[in-house]
Formats: sequence, structure tokens, C-alpha cells
Amino acid sequence: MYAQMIKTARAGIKTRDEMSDLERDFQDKIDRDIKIEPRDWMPDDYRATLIRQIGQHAHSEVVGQLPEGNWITRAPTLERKAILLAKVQDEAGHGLYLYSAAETLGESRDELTRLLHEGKMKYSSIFNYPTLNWADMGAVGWLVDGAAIVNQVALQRTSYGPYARAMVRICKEESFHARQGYHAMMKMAFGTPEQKAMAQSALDRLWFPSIMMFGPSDAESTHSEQSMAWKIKVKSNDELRQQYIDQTVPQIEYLGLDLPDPSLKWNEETGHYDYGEPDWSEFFDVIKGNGPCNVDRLRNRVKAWEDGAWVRDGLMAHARKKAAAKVAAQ
Ligand code: FAQ
Repeated sequence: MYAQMIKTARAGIKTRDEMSDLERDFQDKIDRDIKIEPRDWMPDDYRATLIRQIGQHAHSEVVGQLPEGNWITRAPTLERKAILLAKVQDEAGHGLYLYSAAETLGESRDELTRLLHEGKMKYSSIFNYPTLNWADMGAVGWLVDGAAIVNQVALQRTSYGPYARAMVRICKEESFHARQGYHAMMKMAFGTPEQKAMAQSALDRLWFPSIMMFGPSDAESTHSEQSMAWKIKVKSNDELRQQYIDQTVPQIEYLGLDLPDPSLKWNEETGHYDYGEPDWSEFFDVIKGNGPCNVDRLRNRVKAWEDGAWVRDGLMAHARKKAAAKVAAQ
């Protein structure tokens, strides 16, 4: 369904006069902060935009397991291994909540998975970068989950009820993820010179990719205007990026690490940190599929799906058997 809907390109935002009665009533609900629920009437483009964003979000959670999954067997202590296992398992759960939210819009998990595997849907750019040393596990928790939380706290107020409610639980779990990441970074940054150098390298490599997670600048963002009018997005890409930078720079300073961008400076006038623009050509290249790990990530994701077929078949056979036994007992 999504694949078909997305083909009907939207041309600009409608004014109130251009809206039908149904569309006007819908917009009034949004303006009064009344949540939209699955059985409510909604414009096709609102549905398609939500399926795109929630689907991409779900894929990010699931693909996001891969860079961390690589490190489970190499965690330095049993405690760190247990923490990482719990975190990676949580990400699978987040994917499930989000696929379920997309199902309430009429799009199946199987269809979204097919679109991901065929390269027709995106997942977050950040997961196309490699995780090269153990400090990267700290930096992913601290920076990547940290950025994800800033975005997802805002999304708790998104206009679509099931998406907003999924965010509440996800944010609680992401908070544990970010803390364990910062804790791992503290150990490294306050450890031996070699450990501190690994922490610095992880920060230097993941800083710009983490600030690119918020999407292109507001001027370049194709969906923001309509998504904000519908309150799917309640804060713009640049607002969220600034919020993340403002909260993260003091954390870098506490760790005693060098700032990863020479332009990062507190600006008394604006009350925010100034920062250097990321390399946006790199961002657009990565989301087109040409990042350092895109091919690997998708190949591993497809392999995991195919290798898991017997589990899904077994579960379905068991469900059918249980249903048949229930009918026979009636
Ligand atoms: N990566 O017009 P906009 C996590 C695309 S969760 C890839 O600004 P929009 C947890 C965008 O799709 C991380 N593509 O788009 C975790 C559009 O292309 P399209 C995921 C991106 O949707 C941690 C085009 O660029 N979080 O990390 C990206 O209004 C650790 C134009 O952009 C979410 O998905 C990107 N970064 O705003 C898991 C949050 N940015 O579709 C494991 C929900 C933009 O027209 C380990 N999503 N694009 O072909 C959102 O809030 C929004 O979708 C944005 C983008 C803000 C990401």
C-alpha cells in the first residue's frame, strides 16, 4: 500500500480554503492537539507520511542492532556483555513496537520488510558507519542513542496516537542505553592513555554522523513543512540538532576530550553553541546507499531474515495447531 501511495506526489500544503470539509475537520483536531487514532479519518498523504517515517524508524532500530551485535562476543567484561545484550535486545523490541504502530495504519510488517530489503525504504544514515573499537560501543550509546532520545522525546507529542504512545516506552529504554554508553565512555576517557585515545577517536568519527541523524537543514528538508503542519513533527530538524549539540558539548568537556569540531563555541548572544556544518554531500551520498557500510548492513539484514525463516514457520505452525485444538475443544 505504501509503495503505491508514495507514487502520488503531493504538491505543496493546502490552504484552509483548498481543503475539503473532512480535511478541515482533521486539521482542526490537529490544531487543538487532539490525537488521531487508527479508525479516525485521515488524508491519504498523512497516512503515507506516517508509514514512511514510522517504517524508516522501525528499520533503523532493527538495522541499528548490527553495528553493536558485532561487539557482543568481544565485550571486555561479563557485565559489559550483559548490558550490550540487553541493549541490542531492546532495539529489536523498539522495532516491533514501531512495526505494530505502522500496522495500525494498514501497512504490514512483511511489506515494510520487503521494501527495506529491496532498498526501497531508508533507515537512519548513522548505521552505515563502521564501529571500529570498543569505545565506539560507548559512543554509540552516548551519541547515537542520545541523539535518538532528543528526537523521540519530541515525538512523544506527535499527532498520531499509536506512534506517540510507542515513543513513551522507547524513550525510557533509550535513556538506559545512553547512560550505559556514557558510563563506558567515562571508563575509557578516565582510563589509560590508550583507552583515552580510543574514546577520542570514537568521538571524532561519530560526531558529524550523529548530528546528521536529525536530517538535512530545515531549508533542504522536503517533508518538514507539511509534517509540522500536521504535527507529525513537533520540532524542526535544525531545532532538534541544536538541542542535541547544546546538551552534548558539556558532556564532552566533562570527559576531558577534545571537541570534535573546531567551530563548536558557546555563543552568549544566541544562548546556544555555534557549530560547523556537516558535509551534507556525504549525508546525501550515504542515504542514497553509498555509505561505508550500506551494502554490508543490508546484506546482513537480509541474511538474518532468511536464516530466521524456520523460526517464523515453526511459530506459525504452532499457532495453527493451538487454534485448531481450541476449535476442537469447543
Ligand atoms: N537517515 O524531509 P526530511 C535510533 C531522509 S533511532 C536516513 O527532513 P523527515 C535508535 C528522509 O527520509 C534513529 N534518511 O525527512 C537506536 C527524506 O527522504 P525520503 C532513527 C534520512 O522524515 C540507537 C529525506 O532525507 N530515528 O537511532 C535521514 O521529515 C542505537 C529528506 O529529509 C527516527 O527515524 C537520516 N538521518 O525528517 C537503535 C526518528 N534524515 O523519505 C540502535 C523518526 C532524513 O523522502 C542503536 N524520524 N532522511 O526518501 C524522524 O524524526 C524524521 O524522519 C527525520 C527526517 C528527522 C529523521
